[in-house]
Amino acid sequence: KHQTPLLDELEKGPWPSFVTALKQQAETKPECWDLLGQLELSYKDRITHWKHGGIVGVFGYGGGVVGRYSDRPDLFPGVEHFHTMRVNQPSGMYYSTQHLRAMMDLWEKYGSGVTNMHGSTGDMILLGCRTESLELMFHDMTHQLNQDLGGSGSNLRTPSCCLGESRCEWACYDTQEVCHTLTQKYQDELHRPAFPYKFKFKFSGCPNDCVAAIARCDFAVIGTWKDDIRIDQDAVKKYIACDPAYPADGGAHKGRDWGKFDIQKEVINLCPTHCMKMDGDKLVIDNSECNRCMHCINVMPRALRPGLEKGATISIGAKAPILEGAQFATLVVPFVKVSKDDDYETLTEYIEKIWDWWMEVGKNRERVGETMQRVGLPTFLKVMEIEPLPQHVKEPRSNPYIFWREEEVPGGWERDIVEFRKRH
Ligand code: SRM
Ligand code: SF4
Repeated sequence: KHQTPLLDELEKGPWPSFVTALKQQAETKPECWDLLGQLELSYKDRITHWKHGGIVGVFGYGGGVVGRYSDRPDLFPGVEHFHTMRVNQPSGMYYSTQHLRAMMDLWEKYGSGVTNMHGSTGDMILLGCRTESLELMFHDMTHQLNQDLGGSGSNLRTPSCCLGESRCEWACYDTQEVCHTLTQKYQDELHRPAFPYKFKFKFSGCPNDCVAAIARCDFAVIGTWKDDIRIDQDAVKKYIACDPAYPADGGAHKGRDWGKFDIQKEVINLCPTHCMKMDGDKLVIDNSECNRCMHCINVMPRALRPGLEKGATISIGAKAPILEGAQFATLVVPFVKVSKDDDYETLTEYIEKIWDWWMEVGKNRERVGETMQRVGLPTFLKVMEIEPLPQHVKEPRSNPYIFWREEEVPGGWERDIVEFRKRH
């Protein structure tokens, strides 16, 4: 046991405390005392006592384990090695309790028993394993539980998805199926680091983007639709009449006082493209202006639904702040069909085109979004063999920057914009 007066302060608040949890765990896993002792020393010294780096892993894999060694093993022998194992979560993170128990039994046997469920890429994070136990844990979890390691280092990171069609009516494609299929397909890229830096996929079933793909991954596949939002006008009337069976927001915000539901205030005025209005008691949407923000659908889920021609948008290059600063993904492909029938070839063609190019021109530790930024969007679009589109323009309604010659425009300067909209 170590004296931990600074950490003990963290047990005093009204919230569950990781310090209390680690003390409990230390009853059966004494290395947790050394974990607490080392953290206490770090608080005192105001510097981490984990050594930087240290490559460690399992045979045949170049990722999935993050090396952690104490720089004071003399004081804290229990955390001399304290490696992290990243365990690839099943798509949508569904487990049976039996499976979870079996995983935890293995982790108690070979590791510290400490977990982080789930890590923000989505893996099950197992914290605290000695080097000599890594191979044993890996063997048992793969052979007995059919569970693999995820990614770390300059490879494809563990792909993640929202629970999609398994529970959510908004899903425009089967996120779990895509995530699972591509995880299997790209085993080599996942386990053997060959890229300039990390590369992440995330799959969201609709523009609500519950896995925050747009902000957190290099290749974001976000469900969308091409045709019109489906409207049930009777249901619209019931929302307006505040029928208790039709709670705004789908009742998601229980206890929120909506007062009298005001469709003008809560929905129409908040539409970012101003494409909705009431025509008498009918809700009318100019779908050619809709940018699929999902707000109206989220607020009136029984009246509005995504259209029927469903697929996904591909946006590329989001990342956190290291090197060139944090950035959102850039929309590159406005609409693709996502279909198991062609083995998701529409997606994999784009993915492999990016990898081939990025492995050639990307600098060491340069995320693909930074490579795109360095070469510029026009060059990147050429690499992807994609024609520039209005959707590539940041503010196409107020600041278009693609200039076309008259002969490149169907119908020349005489074309009728209304006709154009009808056709598209
Ligand atoms: Fe991360 C580096 C932990 C998700 C952006 N991240 C690290 C290192 C390796 C830094 C280090 O050596 O201490 C951490 C390893 C800790 C360890 O001992 O295991 C680390 N990152 C984590 C985890 C464990 C935090 C968590 O508790 O959830 C997450 C992985 C869990 C999992 O596999 O499920 C984790 N990291 C993320 C995410 C979120 C995501 O994937 O959705 C991001 C932002 C998205 C992105 O990729 O940009 C993220 N981690 C980074 C960065 C900045 C990369 C950049 O290009 O800006 C670094 C720094 C680096 O790579 O050098 C980094
Ligand atoms: Fe449902 Fe869309 Fe969220 Fe996926 S991203 S869970 S489809 S709301």
